[in-house]
Amino acid sequence: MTNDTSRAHIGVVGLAVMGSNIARNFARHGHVVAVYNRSPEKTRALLAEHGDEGEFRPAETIEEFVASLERPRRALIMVQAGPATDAVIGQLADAMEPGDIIIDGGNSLYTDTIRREREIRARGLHFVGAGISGGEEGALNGPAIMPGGTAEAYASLGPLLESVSAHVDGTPCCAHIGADGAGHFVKMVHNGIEYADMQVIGEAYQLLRDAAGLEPAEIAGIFREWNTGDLDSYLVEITAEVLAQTDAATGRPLVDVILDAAGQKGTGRWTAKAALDLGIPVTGIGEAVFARALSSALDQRAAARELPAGRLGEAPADRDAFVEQVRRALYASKIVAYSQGFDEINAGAAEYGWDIDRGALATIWRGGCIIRARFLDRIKDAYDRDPALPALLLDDYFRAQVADCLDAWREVVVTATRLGIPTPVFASTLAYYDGLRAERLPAALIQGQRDYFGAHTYRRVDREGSFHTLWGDDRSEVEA
Ligand code: NBP
Repeated sequence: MTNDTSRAHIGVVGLAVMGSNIARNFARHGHVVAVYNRSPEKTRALLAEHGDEGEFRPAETIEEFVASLERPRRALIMVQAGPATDAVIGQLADAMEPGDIIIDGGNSLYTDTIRREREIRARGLHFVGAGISGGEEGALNGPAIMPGGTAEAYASLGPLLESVSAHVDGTPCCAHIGADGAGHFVKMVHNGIEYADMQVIGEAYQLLRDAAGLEPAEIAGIFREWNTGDLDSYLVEITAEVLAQTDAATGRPLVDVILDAAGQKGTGRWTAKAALDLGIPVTGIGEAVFARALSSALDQRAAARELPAGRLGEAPADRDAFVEQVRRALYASKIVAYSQGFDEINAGAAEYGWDIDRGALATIWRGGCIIRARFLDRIKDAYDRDPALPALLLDDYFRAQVADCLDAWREVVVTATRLGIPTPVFASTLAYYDGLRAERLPAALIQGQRDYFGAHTYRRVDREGSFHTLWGDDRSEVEA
């Protein structure tokens, strides 16, 4: 990889959990790694605990760090997103020379990445915003990596990143995504999809618990079985593990002693906000973000506990049949949520001029990251069949899969509604699906209302042009 054996192939700035693990990953793959952290204790601790895992070049100043790198220098920043990242970029850019590459591997907002890339490019350096997924375990043993930036920077950096990424069937879970913020954008949508995927699993769990009356250990067995079929995925696998866990202190299922208030660090919310700005209905992701917010509104929930439920229906009579219906509902709403996520990626690519290969993206997500699943092979196949596929739902395979689940999906949403069990993603993705395939939507009425109160005009189904009805006058129609 290099002719210069004395200098480091790559450097990592920021040696908290993610940075130190990825530095170890590089070292374990035979790369010489320069390491630097603002507080030197972390650098020393890394060397003391893991210095024998490969060749590290520790530095205690940023200048020493930069000087230890071979050219073009490659410095991967793994510090807190936001101002800390800006501070480190500034320090590196001051110490580096034209042609060198600064990589931000943190969870940065893609618009920050677009700005930083522009600023750094103006200084003759390359800036690569790289989404890294898989948490601390992935960073150590093989994450999914989604680098943006120029093709030129990727040519120098790609082989290094690919070597430490996860691999599935021999293919690295790392590929160049597109210019400037493309990598962080798709990583953001990945996290949004992760929110939706976790929420549909949660909704299935609650239905099996509250509608079918099953215990967590039994539901763990069901998820284990589901993990052998279409739903085979890391998230379903760990769901079974969590549900099977008993709390040592109380002897109760662990899931029953965990406070039911879901946290979020922000990437799901960013995905929903970006979708609103782009005008893309990611209802599955949006409802998943809102569901976490609702769960965390503990005071409000406590105050609302006595709100009436109305007359509730009966639990499903055939439990085994209901379990299978829930599996199908979960699968169908998952397909819709992914389809919506890919719509957002299409829209982002169109807005920012990124040429994103969606099939390659599905390939990257097969390993290393939280949403890794057999399912992603099917998405890859769909984009192989038609690289310009207008929506994942329109692919023949997914169309057939949803059709196969549709009756069960409707039944489950009805049952949940009758029993007062909230299923925001099951229900909203079904409403989206029905909206998408509807011949007529009430949007015509909304256009009429908008024209009435604000003279916003409307288009007609039978003629070109914009029209306005003179509502306050003789109600005749004029061409606007
Ligand atoms: P943290 O996000 O907790 O950040 C801690 C690191 O940032 C330390 O090395 C700290 O140095 C450094 N830092 C801060 Br804070 N302010 C700094 C400044 N002004 N100048 C220089 N360094 C500064 O670390 P993490 O959890 O390892 O995550 C690193 C990045 O990876 C983040 O952007 C995160 O969002 C992203 N990420 C995390 C995960 C995950 O599962 N944790 C997954 C994927 C991506 P110090 O030691 O001197 O305080």
